[in-house]
Amino acid sequence: MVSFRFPFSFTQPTTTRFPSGTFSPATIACSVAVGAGIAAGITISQNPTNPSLQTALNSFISNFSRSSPLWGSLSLADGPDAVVTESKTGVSFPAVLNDSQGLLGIGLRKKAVLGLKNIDVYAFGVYADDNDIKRFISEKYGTLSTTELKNKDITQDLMDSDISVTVRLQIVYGKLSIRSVRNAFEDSVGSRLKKFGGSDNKELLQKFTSQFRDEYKIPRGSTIDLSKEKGYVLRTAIDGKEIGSVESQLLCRSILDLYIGDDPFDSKAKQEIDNKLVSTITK
Ligand code: DAO
Ligand code: DAO
Repeated sequence: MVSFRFPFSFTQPTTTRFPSGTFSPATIACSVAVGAGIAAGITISQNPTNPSLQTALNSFISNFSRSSPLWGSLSLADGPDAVVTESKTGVSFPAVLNDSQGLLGIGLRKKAVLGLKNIDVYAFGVYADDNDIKRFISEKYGTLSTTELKNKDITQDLMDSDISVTVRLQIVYGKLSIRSVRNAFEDSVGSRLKKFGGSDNKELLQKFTSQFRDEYKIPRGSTIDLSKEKGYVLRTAIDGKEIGSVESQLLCRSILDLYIGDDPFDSKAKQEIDNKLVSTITK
């Protein structure tokens, strides 16, 4: 990985938070790259006259695409322990999950209670394997220019594909009961099952929610992984312990739609994921 150093200092924006002990020169270099990156965008991907500059640029792009300004915070230097922190809640997500799935974006699930205030329920991160994405896109589109690819709805393609995707939820709200999870789920996922499946699909919903036993506890700090695996299997794990799996393309599609569909929980996160997908396949 090429690292960029800048011969000037700057003031750390007060809204950016870093996990303790992660503030390093590499982090600073990365922050500067974010600013430069906005201006440069991902359009600087063609420079046939200078291949080494091309490589450096690509590295540069991939460096800051991981730390886009929409993200709450930057990771520490690249490496297996790199994390990205959601700025409002301070929750951190590993940059890489299960050795191969890269973080595409993070966001926040809020919920209005009694039509009054919004509570932050959980922070989420969406992960997929770069190589899977590249392979799938090249099979589907062959070679397209960056501009052409930008006009495709890659996120939509990802939702429909059989590519493994993991959505990690990290619970922020301290008083979550299994009952309220079930209710919220029936609303959010239920409406998608209806939209994509054309009927209530009560049985499917039931099959999924019956995995949530009343005795489970999901206090603040719990991690829930919703993993779509090959063959449209949706596997659920709480704090790393599997609680069940359901095979259903409709259910997988409906769950992903909450985060990267047309009416997502966090539209900034969805935007970030769209951008990250384009940069993944064009680098
Ligand atoms: O305590 O009445 C309350 C508010 C509960 C809000 C529950 C939102 C649940 C969202 C789903 C969480 C999935 C892990
Ligand atoms: O946020 O509305 C929502 C739905 C999120 C999907 C929740 C899946 C929760 C699985 C938790 C099991 C807890 C026992």
